[in-house]
Amino acid sequence: MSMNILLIAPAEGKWKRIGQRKTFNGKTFRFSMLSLLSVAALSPKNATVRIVDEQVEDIPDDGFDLVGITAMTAVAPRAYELCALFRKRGIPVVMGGFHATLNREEALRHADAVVVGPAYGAWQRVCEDVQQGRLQREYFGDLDSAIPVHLPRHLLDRDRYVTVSSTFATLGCRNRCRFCSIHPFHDGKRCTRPVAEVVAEVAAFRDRFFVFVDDNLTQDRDYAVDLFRALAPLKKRWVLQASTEVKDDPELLAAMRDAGCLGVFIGLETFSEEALEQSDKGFNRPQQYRDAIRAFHRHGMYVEAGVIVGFDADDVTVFSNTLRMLEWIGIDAIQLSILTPLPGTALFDAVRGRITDADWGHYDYRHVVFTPERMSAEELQAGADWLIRSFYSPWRILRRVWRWVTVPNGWKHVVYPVGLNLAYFGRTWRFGIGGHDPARSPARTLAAERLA
Ligand code: B12
Ligand code: SF4
Repeated sequence: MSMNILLIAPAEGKWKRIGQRKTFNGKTFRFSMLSLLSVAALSPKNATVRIVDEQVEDIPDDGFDLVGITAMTAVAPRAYELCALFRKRGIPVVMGGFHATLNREEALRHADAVVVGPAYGAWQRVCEDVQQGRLQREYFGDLDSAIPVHLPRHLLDRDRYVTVSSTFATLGCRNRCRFCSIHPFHDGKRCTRPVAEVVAEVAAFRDRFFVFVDDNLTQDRDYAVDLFRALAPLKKRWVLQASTEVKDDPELLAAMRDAGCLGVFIGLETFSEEALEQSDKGFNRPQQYRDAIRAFHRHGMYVEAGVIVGFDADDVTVFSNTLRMLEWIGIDAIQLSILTPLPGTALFDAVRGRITDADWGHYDYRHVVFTPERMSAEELQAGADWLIRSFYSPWRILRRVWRWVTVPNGWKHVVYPVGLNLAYFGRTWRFGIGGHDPARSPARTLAAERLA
């Protein structure tokens, strides 16, 4: 018997259908639907699968035998609304992804079943059980099960994404930064896909540009060098997340450059050694940031940094200090976050007594949800807003563009960092760091049960 499966990536408020706009449509930041593409690839061969990204289109009506919903914490409230909607129609709903995995009991109060961890080895059983009318409550995936090589990317409207060609070579990370969900999600495990498999997948991409979503691809250094060397003949262009340690490895840097790496995202997080120590991220060395960025620049790669404010070590001076240091190290773009205790992380347990906002919808790195130690919540929110608007002020963007076009060979690489700055500029000036979203419903108290 064939099945009709609907897979949903929820969105709400200002993000709903944002992808349909002609301008300011958030396209630059929409580059991975790997969660649902992977689930689609694991579905039975004779099933009809539809993927609906609420940033792009509305939820369709009935006619489905099974609904699967993915959710990061920030969209959990919307995911739960959708669970209620489909369950009322008698359609079984299964949740998966980071929030459901790390908040299993809560998710099970809204969905019929939860897939814990990766979908590999689990979603196939879900589909079989739905067909047999014996759906269980929990399914456990694992990284040792086969990972599909080719994903059904035709299920996405490619015009609505900066690229539908994203992939990963590794999953998981051996570090344990206290604010990060990766370690708890994978239970400390890490897997690397065979180099030949990744190369075959990349070779089949229609686009020249693609994105590696790995959290720490270069953590297995020799594997990374082998992979990059094998990718070089494909002459693709790509970006990835890396760490500052790469700067001391000329062989690895050269392999990245020769394989077409245009830029890297690095979790610098902060210039405060105290904050890094508090976060178990002491392996980041602020005094080496400038050299690291120079090393990437020398190899023709731009650097976007993940920056976080709101650590217990931070007071109100953090905003101007961070801006000054970011300029000094010569960073090309930043993604600014307010420190957020995501449920399931060590940070959540450490600050739970100070949590003031129980709406998971605000756990989007743009809102202050717990009382900081050395400043007020209002000072943190306003300071983060000031920092992001200052970094992406037209004047500072122009200065950065000038820097790229004047360094040797810089003009060759100017397109991507300029595009990224303009995308952040649009988002920042429309929304600031947190932004006012009149379309969102009033704060819901979903986290209250967890905090009780
Ligand atoms: C790409 C990415 C994004 C992209 C694109 C996401 C998209 N939908 O297009 C963008 C930039 C938009 C983004 C935004 C955010 N992200 Co993000 N993102 C990622 C990243 C790097 C890769 C995701 C990915 O493609 N993974 C590969 C796929 C194959 O793995 P997967 O998603 O885990 O899916 C597997 C399983 O989880 C499971 N599964 C997932 N969904 C479902 C559903 C069903 C039904 C089933 C059965 C199984 C299942 O099966 C899949 C295959 O095994 C992850 C880190 C990571 N490595 O996953 C962070 C990550 C998911 N993001 C995170 C966060 C916090 C955010 C932001 C809040 C803030 C920020 N600064 O980025 C915003 C929130 C946006 C929002 N409002 O929802 C956190 C989530 C933590 C949490 N508990 O929610 C992560 C884990 C990063 C981290 N280190 O903490 N993100
Ligand atoms: S923040 Fe980066 S280095 Fe730290 S645990 Fe998460 S993925 Fe690993």
